[in-house]
Amino acid sequence: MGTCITIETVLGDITKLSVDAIVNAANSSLLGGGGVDGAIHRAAGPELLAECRRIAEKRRNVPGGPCPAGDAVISSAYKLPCKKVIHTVGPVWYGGSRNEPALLASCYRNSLLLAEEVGLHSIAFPNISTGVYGYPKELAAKIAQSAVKNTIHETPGITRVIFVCFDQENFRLYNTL
Ligand code: AR6
Repeated sequence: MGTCITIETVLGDITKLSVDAIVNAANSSLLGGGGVDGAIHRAAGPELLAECRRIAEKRRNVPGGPCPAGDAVISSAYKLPCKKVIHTVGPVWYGGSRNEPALLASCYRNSLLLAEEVGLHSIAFPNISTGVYGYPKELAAKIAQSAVKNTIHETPGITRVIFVCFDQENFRLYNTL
């Protein structure tokens, strides 16, 4: 029996989605920032930052941490309509020679594995690294799609994946690649 999975692309604000988990494009401090990270913290309320501080404190000895690029951690969602927030850290784009593609793929893969581990079924991703971190959108979209396709065989509990695009360019790319 095969597992049925739907992969969707939507244009909009990830903080509005009532899915099991939304993914945050965080930074390695886990203490908030701008972009989607700022929007998620604003919508969740201050308890999210308090929990992220506790997570960061526990992980203070992780090399490149508290959350190095490519890793993912999970928190509650507080005032958000989703159940959980998975915080992952995308790579900063330095031109492609600093392992950026593998690190970006790891963000998608590790977020899916974490969602599976805690029994979640639906997960929404923003376009990780394509804002402040400067990853070229087309390259990032291809990696996001292939990383999800290559991981879902290992996550039978995940039945719905949503790529949430905030800008028209990413929305067009996800619909044409
Ligand atoms: N819903 C969905 N997508 C959004 C939203 C939203 N509400 N707001 C922005 N985006 P960015 P990064 C899109 O810069 O490049 C933060 O300061 C945005 O249009 O949020 O991974 C962190 O703390 C873009 O396509 O994340 C880090 O320091 C995508 O989300 C740093 O930025 C990612 O853009 C991470 O940079």
